[in-house]
Amino acid sequence: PGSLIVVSNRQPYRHEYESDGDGDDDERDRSITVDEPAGGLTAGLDPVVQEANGTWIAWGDGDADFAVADDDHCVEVPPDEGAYTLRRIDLSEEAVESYYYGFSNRVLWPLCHGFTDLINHRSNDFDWYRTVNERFADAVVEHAADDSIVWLQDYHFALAPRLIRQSVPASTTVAQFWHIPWPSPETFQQCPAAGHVLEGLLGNDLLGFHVDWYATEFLDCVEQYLPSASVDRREGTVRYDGHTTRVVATPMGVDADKYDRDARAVDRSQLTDIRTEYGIPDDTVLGLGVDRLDYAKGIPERFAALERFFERNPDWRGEFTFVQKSTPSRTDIPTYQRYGEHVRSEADRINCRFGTDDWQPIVYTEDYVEHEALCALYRYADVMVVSSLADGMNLVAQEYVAANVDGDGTLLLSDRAGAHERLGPHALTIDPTDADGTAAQLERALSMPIHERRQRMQTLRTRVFDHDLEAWMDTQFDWIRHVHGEQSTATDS
Ligand code: GDG
Repeated sequence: PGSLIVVSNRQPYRHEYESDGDGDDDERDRSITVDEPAGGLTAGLDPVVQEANGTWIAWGDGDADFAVADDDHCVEVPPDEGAYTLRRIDLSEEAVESYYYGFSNRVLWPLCHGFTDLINHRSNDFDWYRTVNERFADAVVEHAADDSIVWLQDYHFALAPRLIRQSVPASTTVAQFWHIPWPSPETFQQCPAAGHVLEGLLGNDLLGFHVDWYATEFLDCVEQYLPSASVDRREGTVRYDGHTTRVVATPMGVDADKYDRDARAVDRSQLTDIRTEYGIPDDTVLGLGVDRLDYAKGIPERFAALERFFERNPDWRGEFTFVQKSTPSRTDIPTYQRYGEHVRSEADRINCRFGTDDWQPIVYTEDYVEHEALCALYRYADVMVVSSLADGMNLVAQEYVAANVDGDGTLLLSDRAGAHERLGPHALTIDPTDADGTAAQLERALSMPIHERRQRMQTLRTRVFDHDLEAWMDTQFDWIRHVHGEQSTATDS
């Protein structure tokens, strides 16, 4: 296959240009800093796009005025190597408010995670979502040629695939990975413009989800809301409007070697520094939660379970500390502001109830934790709790396992996270809404014999290493080549 074009909302490199302040704003007076790729997917995809000398199209945020290198809004990245073209789509504030904070995160995000009462559909949001999808699609079409592979990421681009498919050569492959869950038909009923969303996605030649269950629900929705589509469940294909989309489940992994290596490079003194910084007594057993501050992650439910745990186990007071690292996210949306306030006040309340002068049950922080410190927490946390109410996959659970190099940690994992499909039987399963049950699993983790902990962690590690980010990427490209081959055959005949 030919050139590779990746489309994502977030850009892989962010340039910051600072003027020296003398007012003439001369190019030579500016200092340029470039943020390195952040996040598992960006870090994993970047070398692939580099190797392919491809194109990456993304929203160029904030400093778009400065960050544009030429009229096409294109820069060559990485900065000193120029391996591929990063094309930035400059969006107005109004566009961002409606496309990103609006239809993407006030409608599709709560809908797909089953929080239908949090759907807040404002007039104009969908129109802007369509406009932005059109702009991205136009940009893709400019770069696409015979045999190109277009790979779109996530729910910000539900409409673009159909627009792209209509305007690129038949030999171009259009693929998308949907990183969040897909809802049941009953829930999907609440999607404004439901038909457009489904039709848009069926412009893809390949559509990937993390687990079978989301793929099945997607097919259920297609059957129910697009009666003229023909669904072949055995093949996992949908034929609609003269075009075939293959729907697959390809669960994403993490860069396990990197977490393993970076965790081995830290030592206990880094943990001691963290304990000192946050006032965690030296000898307490550590629990850990790491999440974006998002209502789908079930943080108050986790706290409720901790409260039950300390009620039921007074002996553990002063002996067990739970570190909750929350990363503020989408704070322009009132639901997220309220959620943050609720989470913080619950942590305070529980700390007031059980805390003493020298011990707090929950150490709550929204500080950004550097990768190295995160690896130290993952390595030395005795118990990791992932209590999502809904979660496409959850990379944190896998990162913990990869970084738990001493092999004696325990993972409590919600059965509602995609990651449970892979790790479920060997982690301790929790129903995040059942505070008593989760408290009981925490008790079990804290009293589990060392050989059982090691055995479970060993199996978890095998699973995480066998299905790492590289394996996921290979599977994606195998599927892309497969549908590309099918398309070529169809075009030839
Ligand atoms: C979406 C889906 C799916 C967080 N705080 C810090 C930090 N992080 C990093 C973690 C992890 C990432 O953020 C979070 O990834 P998750 O997968 O857990 O969650 P979402 O952000 O909701 O991701 C999810 C994913 O897409 C991929 O498809 O798994 O279901 O919702 O990598 O390490 N990293 C550092 N400091 C922090 O303070 N260094």
